[in-house]
Amino acid sequence: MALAALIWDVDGTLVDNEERHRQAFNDTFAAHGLPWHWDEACYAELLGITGGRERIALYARSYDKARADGAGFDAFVRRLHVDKTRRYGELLAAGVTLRPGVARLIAEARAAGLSQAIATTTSRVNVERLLEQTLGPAALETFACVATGESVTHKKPAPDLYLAALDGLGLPPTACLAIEDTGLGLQAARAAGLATLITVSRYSGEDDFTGALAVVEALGEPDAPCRARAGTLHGKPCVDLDLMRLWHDQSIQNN
Ligand code: XBP
Repeated sequence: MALAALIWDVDGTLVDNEERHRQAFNDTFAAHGLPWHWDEACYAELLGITGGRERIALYARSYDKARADGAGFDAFVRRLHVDKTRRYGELLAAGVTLRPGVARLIAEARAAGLSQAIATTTSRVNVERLLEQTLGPAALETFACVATGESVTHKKPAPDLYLAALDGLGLPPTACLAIEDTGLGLQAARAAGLATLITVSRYSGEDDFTGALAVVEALGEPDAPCRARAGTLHGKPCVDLDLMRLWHDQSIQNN
């Protein structure tokens, strides 16, 4: 079956933006008078939990048990996360740039008539703001399906988000490729039966990418070649649709 769709992760894949998320979390904690501050090392560890609300709850249960055991804690975490999402939106509005090659590959796929979808743990409003900010007001129309953290019970590394994207596309996993940046995202996509390209991001360099089609440092551009950490670019300077089709065909032959 020919490649018919690309399914994109968002955070770390479309944009390398976990530092914005981390700043939004820390600004929220400070605004609520909480003695919590997530430095880079702490955040790298907390990224082992997908979902901002779950991340806050886990951190509190681990490091501020008295507060976590208090009455109304779950509602408090929900309020914190709503505030964090608002602050994250303000940081996006201040300026955000897609990673190299992302806009080009999205446009190539669209011009070639492929379907595209999104499978992300983050909130829908974050996706809408990000796409509008980077690809323009009509950007959301590029994606036949946008599966977000609110629409599933189990977040990554569970396959739910990718299964929802496949359902929205009306395609089998053998007709699609996923693009991710983390080991947890790779696990989620593979569990849904998807061959997956990894573009490493700021916090995912040490992740386990076993089973990925290839691991590249970025999609790259024709005049800004990318580097493969695993797999082969077949002599190409950057990841383009032809290379995605080649990897897809090889994954079908290998299975
Ligand atoms: C990355 C995540 C998200 C973000 C924070 O999502 O795990 O939780 O870190 O965003 P993905 P929220 O890689 O699947 O795009 O606070 O909205 O969860």
